[in-house]
Formats: sequence, C-alpha cells, structure tokens
Amino acid sequence: AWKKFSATEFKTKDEFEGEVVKHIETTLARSLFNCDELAAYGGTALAFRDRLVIEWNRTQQQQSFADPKRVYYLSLEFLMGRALDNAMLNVGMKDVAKEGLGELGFRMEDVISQERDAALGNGGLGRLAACFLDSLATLNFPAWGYALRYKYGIFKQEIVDGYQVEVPDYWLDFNPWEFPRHDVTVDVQFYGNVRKYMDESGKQVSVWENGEIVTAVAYDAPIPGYGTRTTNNLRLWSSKASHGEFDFTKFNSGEYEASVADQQRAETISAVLYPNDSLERGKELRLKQQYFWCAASLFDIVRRFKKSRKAWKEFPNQVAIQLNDTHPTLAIPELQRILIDQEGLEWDEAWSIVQKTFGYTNHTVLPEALEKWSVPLFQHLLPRHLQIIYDINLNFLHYVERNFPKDREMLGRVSIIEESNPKMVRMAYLAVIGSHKVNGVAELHSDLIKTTIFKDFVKVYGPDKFTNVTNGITPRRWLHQANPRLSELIASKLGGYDFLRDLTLLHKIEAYVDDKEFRKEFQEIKYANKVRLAKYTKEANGISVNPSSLFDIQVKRMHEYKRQQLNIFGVIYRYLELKDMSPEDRKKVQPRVSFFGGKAAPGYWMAKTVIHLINQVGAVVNNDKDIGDLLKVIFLEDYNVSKAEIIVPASDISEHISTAGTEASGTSNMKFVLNGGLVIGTCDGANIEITREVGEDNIFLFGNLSEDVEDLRHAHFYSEFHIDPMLQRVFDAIKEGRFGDAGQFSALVNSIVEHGDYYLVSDDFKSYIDTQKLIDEAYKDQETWLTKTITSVSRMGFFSSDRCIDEYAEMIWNVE
Ligand code: 26W
Repeated sequence: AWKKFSATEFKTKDEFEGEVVKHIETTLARSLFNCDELAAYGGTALAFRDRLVIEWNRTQQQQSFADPKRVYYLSLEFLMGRALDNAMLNVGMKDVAKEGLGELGFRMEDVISQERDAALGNGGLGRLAACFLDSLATLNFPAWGYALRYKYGIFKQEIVDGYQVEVPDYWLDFNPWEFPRHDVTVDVQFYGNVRKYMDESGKQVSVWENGEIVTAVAYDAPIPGYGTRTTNNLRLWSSKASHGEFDFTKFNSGEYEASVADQQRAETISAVLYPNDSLERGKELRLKQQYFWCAASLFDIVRRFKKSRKAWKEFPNQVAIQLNDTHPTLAIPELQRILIDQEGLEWDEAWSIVQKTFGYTNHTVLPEALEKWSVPLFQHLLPRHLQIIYDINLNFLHYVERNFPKDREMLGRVSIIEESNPKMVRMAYLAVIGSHKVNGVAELHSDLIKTTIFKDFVKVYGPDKFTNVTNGITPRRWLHQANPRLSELIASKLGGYDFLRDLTLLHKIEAYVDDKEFRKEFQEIKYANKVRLAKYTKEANGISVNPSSLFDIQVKRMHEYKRQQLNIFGVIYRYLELKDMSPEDRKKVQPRVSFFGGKAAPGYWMAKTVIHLINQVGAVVNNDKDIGDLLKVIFLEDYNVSKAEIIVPASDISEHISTAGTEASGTSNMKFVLNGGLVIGTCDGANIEITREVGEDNIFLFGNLSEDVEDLRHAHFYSEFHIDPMLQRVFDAIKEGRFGDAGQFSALVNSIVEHGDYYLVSDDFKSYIDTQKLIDEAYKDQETWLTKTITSVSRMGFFSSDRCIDEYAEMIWNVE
C-alpha cells in the first residue's frame, strides 16, 4: 500500500514551521532575520507544494500504468487566481499552518494575499476553464489542461483621473507552482511550402518543409482535487528559438545580433495574452499563438497515445479533446495532418478519428466575436493546413450537395470559406464540422446557436449533434474559500463538508430557513462580508461606505452588451430623484452603494467611456452633501479573481443585465447567489435557469425578452424612435455638464439617441428603474429578504461545475 506522504511530511505545527524555515533558508536562500510576508508566503507555498508534488507524481504514474481514456481541455485561457489557499484546502492542514505561521509572527490572510494572481485569462471563458480543472480533479477524471505560458497575463488596470490605464502584468517573478520541463519540448513549424510527390505505391504524399521552427517548452502545474488524492496536470507551453542547424550557422558566421533577434522573435509567441474578450482582430501573432499551442499539445497527446502501441482506430477511445471556443480549432486540421502526412492513414479513416475525438463548446453568438482568418494569411503561415481545410470543405460540401440538391444557396452559407475579399476561413464552421458534439453553455444560448449561427448545420447533421451543458462554478473556491464562515455554518447544519463535493446537498439547509439562530448567523456573516468589502473600499478608493447600505454590485468585463451603461444611467436617475426630494422624503430612502468593476479591452473606446462616466458620476455623487450615505458610487480598480473572492460574498444585489440573448451564460450570477446575494437580471443566459431553481419570487427579472430583440432593433430605424423620458432626463443632466465635460460622453449618448440603440438601453430603462424600486422596498423588509437569500442558497446545487463536468463526461467525452 502507498504511504500517503512519503517525503517532507508535516503533521504538527512544529513540523510545519520546520518545513517553512527550511525552505526560506535553503530553497529561497533567505535569512530568517529579515523574513517578510513574501518570504513567509514562499516558505508556506513550498511546504504545501512538496506534499502536492508527491500526489501529483503518483497520479501521473498510476494513469500511465492504467492508461485510461483521458480528457484534454484545450483553452487559450485559464484564469486560475491564487493557488496557495486552494492547495491548503486540498492537502488539508490549513489549521496547522495557521498556528505555525502565527508563531512565526504572521497572519494567514496576509501570507495568502502575497501571492500574485495567475491571470492567464480575460473573463468568463478563462475562469470557467479554471473551475473545470478543479472539478475534473475532484471527480477523479484523468484530465489535462493545455494552454500557453504567457509571460504577461491580462493587464493590470489603473484608474488615473477617472480613465483606465493599462499596465503590464509580469507575474512570473516568483511562481512556486510551475515546473519547467526542459526535457519536454516540441518543434513547431511556420511558413514554408508544401511539396507533393507520388510514392512507390502511387499514393500522393505531401511534405510541409522549409519553414521556420520555434520550440515549445512545457511548464507543468499541479491541479489537486478536493477530498481525493487525484492531482492532474496543467501544461503550459512557452516558446523559444529552436536550436536547429539554422541557428548555429548564423551564430558561427558571426551574426550574433541576428541570432539574438531570432530568439526574441520566437519568444514573442507566448509573450502576451490578447486582452480582447469578444472582438476578433485578425492579428497574425494571435494565429501564430493558436497554432503553436495546438501543434505542441497535439504532438504531446499523440506521443502519449503512441506509447500504448494501440491501433489508430483506438485513438478516440483513448483521447477526448474539448475545444474551449474556436481558439483551438486548428487542432482539427493539425490532427488530420499528423494522421495522413506523418502516420500514413487514408483520408477517410483519419477524418473519422478526428471527428470522434473533438468536442466544441461555443461561448458567444456575438458576430464580432466569431473568429475568421484571412485565406492569404493562412496560406502564408500554414500552407499545408489551408490545403487540408480546403479538402475538409470539399468533402463536406459534396455531402451537403448530395443531401440538399434543391437548396443551392445552402452551399455558400455553410462553406468553411467565406467568399469575401479577401476570402476568410470561418473557424466556428470548421469546429462544428470537425467535432462530434457542439454545445452551448446555458439552455437559452444552446437554443439560440441552433436557430441562428448554426441553423444550417442543424439541417445538415440533425439536432442531436447540438447539445447544452449549462455552466457551473466550483464551490471549493466560490463558497468555501471566498466565504469560509458561510461554508462553516452550512457544514454545522449538514454535519460536515460533504456538500462541497455534492452541492445538491445544500437543499437541506432550506429546513433552517425559519430557524432563528441560523438566520441570525447567516445575516451576521453577510454583514461581516460587507464590512470586509467596505474596509477594502476605504483602503483602495479612500471612500467610506456604510455596510448597512444595500450593496449593489456589477463586476464583469466592460462591454456594451453587458450594459454597465444601463446601470450607471440608472444611478444618475436615482441621484436626480434624490436631489429633487425634500430632506424629509430623503429620510425614507433606502441607502445604497453601487459598486462597479471590470476591465475594458484597451482599444474599446465605448467601454472605456463608460468607465470614465462611472468615475465622474462617483466624483459628483460621493461628494454631494445633500446625498451623504444615501448613494455612493464606487469603481473598484483592477477587478480580478482574488478581488472577486472579497467582492462576491458582499453583495445584497448583483447586476446581470445584458440585452436578452447576448450573454451566453454568465457565471458570476451563480457565485453571487451561492453567497447569499439576490440578482437583478434580464431573461438571459443562466439567469433563466437560476430563476427556475430558486423560484421567481427570489430574483428580480426585468426587460424585454430575447425573441423581441430583433423587432425592437428594427423599429428603432423604421418606426419613430422615442427615447424613454426618464432616460432623456439622465441625458439632459449629462449634457448640462453635471458630470464634467459633456463632450466626453456624446458618443455614448449618441449610440442610443442617434445610432439605433443596438443594446436596447432605452427600451429596458423604465422596467429597470421600476425593478430597482421594488428592490429598495423589498430590502426594507429585512426578514423577508433574508428568507429569500437563504432559500436561494439552498437551491443552488445545480450550478456546481461538478455537475457540469459529469454532463460533459457522459454526453460528450464518454469517460469514467
Ligand atoms: C477572439 C476574441 C474573443 C476572445 C474571447 C472572442 C470571444 C471570447 C470569449 C468566448 C468570451 C467569453 O469569455 N465568453 C463568456 O464565456 C462564459 C463561459 O461560458 C460565459 O459565461 C459568458 O456568458 C460568455 O460571455
């Protein structure tokens, strides 16, 4: 039998301290006499890492031996946040460590907060991938994540004079969680040409040659599961110049500078995460990143498969590859290329393997987010892949032609190649054609993709190829770590922490909804979490907010479709109403703090304008003596995972107010409700399923429905379009210059007044304001409010990412 921990074991606080001291003095080569919090973090992280590594090695060895079907999750983004708290949770021994650190003179929270976020993602898609890794390990699935090791993650946001400024995020200074594997490398080719010839048997062979080679080096990070010894692997590829002959000739011939330049050019590939989260810009470097990562990952996956010496037809029984959006779609032609050009399989046999191997998850229906690459760029960078894509397309179009002989338009509509100038490769179509299952991320979204962007493909393949897997979140991070007191309260009633592994057990706390003690404690926890956020706000923004106010929070990427502008216009409206009231009437008003947070893509001017407006409104409202605590407006700088862990547990209300039909799912909506906050939201994404679970009485829905959006947009142009009068009041106040120079906000106002209000801000404004008033009234009745929040928490079991991963495993991956 395995001894659970064979090396560097600690069971007591003294042993733990010994480990920490050893690491500080030897691994970090620091003196104990000037040990600061950062060194304490380093020592603690390394002590826990030692224990993680043992389990990690064991898991990998056992998987190599048993050789089960593995899941590979290809995602350009993994928004992991901090690792130490999670490692402590999964290893256990956090209490021991807390005591030990105390003796060394440190507080656990301070030590944990020394760690920099691993911010290798933009938003929802990247954080979902991180939750999935947690669930895959917890559920004991043999699974690997594959991504790029960006030197710079998502930029750090600073607010200067109310404007967003981007600062580079160099996060790798000290990262104890990654292990460079200098022996695990893959050479990846770009550019070059394709030579075709007949071999002796008369078969045509293609050789892609004379390209530029860049080397991928693997960096691995352990992914521990909760309540299990399984520790999976996240493999990140870093690019460097290859040390092929080419380099050496240059070097030896004295072209030192040129060879250094080559080096830097190669390293550029994995240098920086693209900060756009829904605008495709068609940059060559981005396509290079995608191919570099797909080629390295597939080489690695195929290499592992070949060790088992199984027949190629077994490949899909050993390997499931999930494509997180279209970013890894090149993996499809790459696998086809490996199988036909390198392994000598026939086209049809290879293609059947490819289709059985891949599954594709779509995360957005926004047309501007759908990836397309120009054919000339493709031809230049990946000439062989372009040929393969043309062949895939040809076969597919023949099939369509045979089956839909009467619909001549169909061929042009479903072709992978868009006949524009220049021609474009539609990556989403390639992903659909190359996969055996396509899924959306919430019910409404999965229905929408079938009736809009993939409508014709439903005709071609039938509806069964398309399915839904509603998103989920890991309760380990988003309940237990972010809100330890709530987790403890729940555990005290359920007789332990089993609910962290089976979140449906939460339904049992509904029995305590009338229990006085429980209610009191639940309410105290919410208050304490609000105090914590108030304290943070004071430190970060220098503004005091009253924790007894209603905390209204909208934190997510800044985007017009998410409608932070609707929220801030609503705040302005509230302010104008407050200004009009008599001091007597003001006394009856429910005090509120409106928190905002989120990054705008650096080139997205409209989103940046909204940030500026929020800050300008804050500057006016927060300093208005008439208003005092009745209304505060806070923009929380640099929203990220670790800040979310403070922000999410502190909401009374959170806002998920996208134009109906535009937000694929949303996942923070789930996090807020799980932590005892209610939602104001549109009938969009997972809000709809949250409503189904918690009940209509426990959520504040408003606004137009997705089926009406098209007609409303049409009406803005072809009927008389009247701006909602309440919204007009807001615009008048902006135009009067009450929030600074009106000219700065004219494009924002005009997008609604002049340019058709694409996101239906005016159409939904009244309904939004009315619903906010309902919320003010409801909040005054604290007892009923509390009942709503407790009931909601108890009904959130469905939204665990564990449920979600089980669905993928069963419906898409066929793994146990
Ligand atoms: C090519 C530029 C680009 C980059 C990222 C386009 C699109 C993306 C992502 C698909 C954007 C994204 O994060 N989508 C979000 O995915 C979440 C997880 O499924 C959903 O909860 C969000 O609703 C969706 O916006």
